Amino acid sequence: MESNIKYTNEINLKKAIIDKLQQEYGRTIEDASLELIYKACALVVRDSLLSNMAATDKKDREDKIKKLYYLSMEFLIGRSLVNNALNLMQTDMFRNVLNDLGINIDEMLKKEPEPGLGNGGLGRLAACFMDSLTTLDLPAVGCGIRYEYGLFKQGIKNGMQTEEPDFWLDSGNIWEIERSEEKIEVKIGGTIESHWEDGKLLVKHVNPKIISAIPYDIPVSGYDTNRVNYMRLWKARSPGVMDMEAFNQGEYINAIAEKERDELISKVLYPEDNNLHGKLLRLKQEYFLSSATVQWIIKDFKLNYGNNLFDIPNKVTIHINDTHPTLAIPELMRILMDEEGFGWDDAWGIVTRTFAYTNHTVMSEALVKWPVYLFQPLLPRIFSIVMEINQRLMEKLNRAYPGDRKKLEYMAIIAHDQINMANLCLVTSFAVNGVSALHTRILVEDIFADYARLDSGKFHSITNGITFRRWLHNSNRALSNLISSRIGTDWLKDSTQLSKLKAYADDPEFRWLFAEIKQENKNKLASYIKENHGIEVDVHSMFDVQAKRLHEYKRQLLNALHILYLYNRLIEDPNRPFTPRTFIFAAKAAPGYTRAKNIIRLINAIAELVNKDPRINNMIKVIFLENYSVSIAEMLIPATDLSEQISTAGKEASGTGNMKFMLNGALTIGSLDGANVEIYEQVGADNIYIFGLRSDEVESRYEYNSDEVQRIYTSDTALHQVLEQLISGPLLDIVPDGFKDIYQSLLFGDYGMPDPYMVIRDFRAYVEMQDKISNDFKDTELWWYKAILNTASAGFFSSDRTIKDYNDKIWHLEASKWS
Ligand code: 26Q
Repeated sequence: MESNIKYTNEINLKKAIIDKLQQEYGRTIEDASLELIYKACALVVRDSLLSNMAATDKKDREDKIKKLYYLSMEFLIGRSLVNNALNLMQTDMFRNVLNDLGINIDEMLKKEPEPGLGNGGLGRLAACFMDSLTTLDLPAVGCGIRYEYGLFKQGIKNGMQTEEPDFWLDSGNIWEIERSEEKIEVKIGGTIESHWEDGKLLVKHVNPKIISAIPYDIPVSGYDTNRVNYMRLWKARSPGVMDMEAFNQGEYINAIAEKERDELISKVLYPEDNNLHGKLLRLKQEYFLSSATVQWIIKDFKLNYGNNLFDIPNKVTIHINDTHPTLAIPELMRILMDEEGFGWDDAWGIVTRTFAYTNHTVMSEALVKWPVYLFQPLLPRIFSIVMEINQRLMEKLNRAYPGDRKKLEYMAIIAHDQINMANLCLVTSFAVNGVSALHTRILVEDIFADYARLDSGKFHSITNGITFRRWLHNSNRALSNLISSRIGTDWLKDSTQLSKLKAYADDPEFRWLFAEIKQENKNKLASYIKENHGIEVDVHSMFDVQAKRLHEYKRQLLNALHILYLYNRLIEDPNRPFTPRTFIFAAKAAPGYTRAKNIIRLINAIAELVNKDPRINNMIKVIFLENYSVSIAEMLIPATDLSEQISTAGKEASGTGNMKFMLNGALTIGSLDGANVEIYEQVGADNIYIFGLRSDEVESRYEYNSDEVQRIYTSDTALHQVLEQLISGPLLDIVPDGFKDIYQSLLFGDYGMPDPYMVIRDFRAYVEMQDKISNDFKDTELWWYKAILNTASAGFFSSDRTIKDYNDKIWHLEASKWS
């Protein structure tokens, strides 16, 4: 089959855009606003996407090959126009045409609303995976929720974070296709009634509340392929006010209010990552996604592959992105037993060969457990299935570890009236994986060790990756072009080719060009900072960037304390040689995470202190960029000299920002944590700055206790000074109450364990490494040599490689495209 729309030349494309403007919006190009021009361009691109999508779907149905369903509560996709235009047209045709029409492309592109349907790493990973799956011609659907409000918009007022709702759908979403005719009914609440008939337990769900799930499909294009996969995002709609009895009692208003409450399910993304317990609405969201998706999968299976449901594991893999969509597992049990008439053992046989699970965190507060008192009334049938799974598990474990109560409780799915979602995944998935080598080791040797001993074969390590199309080719086109001018364009599809660039690290001309591009990117960022924050930065200073969610374990605090330390040194001795630095932070804190918000306040207070002090003579500038998002990352990362990846060792499962910075030629200062370990292995010890405790040392706390904290605090006078400045001195002119909470946590801890994230412990090592970096930055030839080696060594971190790993180890999908 041929795609019916192809823009083979610029004249064609230009005409298509002009026609769209007239036919859809009744405007000529001269009279159209940038927003309309954006919409017309997007519609033109959409036309060819959709015809490719139809052809892909037809081909997949005919071929009856295996399909992946990637279930995720988050897809942090960012803007789509540039990405889709690139994928469909290959060349810069799109840019040329718009230039020709006299359109300010960068301004026009900003008119695209940005879907912020994720918190951070986990959601962005899902988006990179969709890009790579499609580029590799693998049949896959990303299933999620169509939140009306994405992650909140962050502002900074008086140095403090403010939150505003992000109503991103305000002016419509060109990329989505509503398919109301394919709606699914999700049932919650009610009671269950069961009786035995012919040796089978028949279960009836009585008086459930019905919520419709309406699918919205968003096409996903790939690089250099005609395949178009899609994401299916569900919206909750109450089927209508149907409770006539309530009506008769004059409960009209309440009935409408209840309808509104049901539709809340797809209203808003929860802004907590790595922590949140016992929120009923979140549980409803998780079941809503799981139930709608699995019901649809079964329907679609019957349509395409026939009625033999025993064949499901051969044709379908359902991947669970962290435990959030775990309820898909008991939901499939429910459908097979209650709706399709399977007995337990047959249903179990199918289910346990269908699901795979990725863990993204070892933080205990993020391992979600649901209290039975919330769970059971909301999902009575699902609860009874989970009980049964647990019962059978406990019988088995009791035989294996008789009397070992502690172990049995730890491994149980239900214990202490809580449902442990991770254990449910471990028991029922045929594959489990961590997201970096170190993280997987910690899972297998520590937090999931008991399960790993039972069945080590199902544990895999699959290191995360990022799509080079978005994170280099589209966001740093100048660098992409420079690379292609030397090694060709194959690296865009075969990331291992990037290593050919290593040879150019020795080439002075290449180094010069590489440095020029970085400078240009820094200039652009500096203009953005000037325009949006009114601060002038030295474009020749080192741009030292930490951009990621705000979390104590990520240790933005360590970075902040280092700035204070440098400030003190400069005040003491203004004539001492100093490498000028611009410290840039970008980070959202969960709205309920007080300490994280205090850290933002501290960073802004330090910025105010340092930026305005004439004695510092512009040697240091501190910038807190508001509202970190995919589009800010796309501008910030290409402009970075030094990437801060300084989490407490053992806590960051992988990190993916670290890879984006490396790819764009930044050097890393990092702890041996998550994927930093593998970055270190790829780039070599000379080209990365590693400091601090290793994860095994953190784990054993390395004789680290209150006495040791006190010893460091008293013996390291510079650190002592910095710590005291949290509660006295010039910062209190800015924030009169100071930062007692932070001070307290560092020196005394929250539960008697001081310095829980080893900020004090690692401070000296960090400062010394930073000094070395300041020195190295002055040797520009050497710096650019190292920077080039970072880009050249990043090939391993392509999400194409990650997806190939998943496919080889877990999914076993066949590549297929339609022409
Ligand atoms: C859980 C329950 C209730 C509400 C929210 C949540 C929730 C939401 C988001 C829990 C966790 C998250 C997000 C976690 C996350 O982003 N983890 C990151 O995943 C990346 C991709 O694997 C890793 O690179 C990061 O190391 C990891 O922190």
